[in-house]
Amino acid sequence: MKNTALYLLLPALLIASCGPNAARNRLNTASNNTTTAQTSQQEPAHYTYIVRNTYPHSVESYTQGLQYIDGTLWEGTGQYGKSLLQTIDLATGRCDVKLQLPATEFGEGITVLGDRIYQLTWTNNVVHIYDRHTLDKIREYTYTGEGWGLTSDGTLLYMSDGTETLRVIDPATFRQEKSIPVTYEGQPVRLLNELEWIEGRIWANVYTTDQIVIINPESGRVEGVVDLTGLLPQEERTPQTDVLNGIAYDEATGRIFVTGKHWPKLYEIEIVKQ
Ligand SMILES: [Ca+2]
Repeated sequence: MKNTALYLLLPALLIASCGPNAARNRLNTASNNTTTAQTSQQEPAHYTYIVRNTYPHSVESYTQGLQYIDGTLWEGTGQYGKSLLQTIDLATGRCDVKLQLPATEFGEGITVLGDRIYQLTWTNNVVHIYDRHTLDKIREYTYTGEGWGLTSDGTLLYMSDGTETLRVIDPATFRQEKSIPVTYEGQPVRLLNELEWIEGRIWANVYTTDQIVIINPESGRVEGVVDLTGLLPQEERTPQTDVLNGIAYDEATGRIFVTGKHWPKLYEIEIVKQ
């Protein structure tokens, strides 16, 4: 449903850099002399994954936002007439729908911060803010451009909009405080999608790929790339199955959850450096 003009740029960039030969070459180079080793430390790390747990996920959910906080897994979904804010029972995958957006709106990223829940919309230029406990609508703000992903470091909001630039947002006013241009080895990384703040870094799904980039929020530099190719097995896929999207972090236990749009499974993963 999103524009397709730029889709192929990043996959090509990352795939070209992610192959085992590329990784091996960097490792060899790094061990050969000090100067190169210092340079290599600034190159992105590459990760594969181990599945720690597998949970059911509703194939009805076009996942746009995912967050685990205080023992509750929240999900925001998209598509016109089907855009929801809901909680998910991890064990059963059962969804408890809390709110539905108007049929004219396409839901996008969500984040829970303090007593508030924020829910972006794709091209409606509006963010909805709800009371976390009563789910009453507190207010809304408008913004320019598209809304894609949303996360928080506990103080500020970080928003993606489909470009290579993340917006840093004041949660009280939804005013943009600054922007973070995101680069992978100096090249812009476009189509940043669902976001998650994990231990001082921003993890971002890259739309249409099986890759998550780990971004330094100060520099915008991609410090790591997690390749989740093969996470959802072929036999679990149907014509309805859509892209990897959705990262949630359980700060209390360090668990990392990922899923995708219309995926039947949600995974707890551990990343492994290649
Ligand atoms: Ca998230």
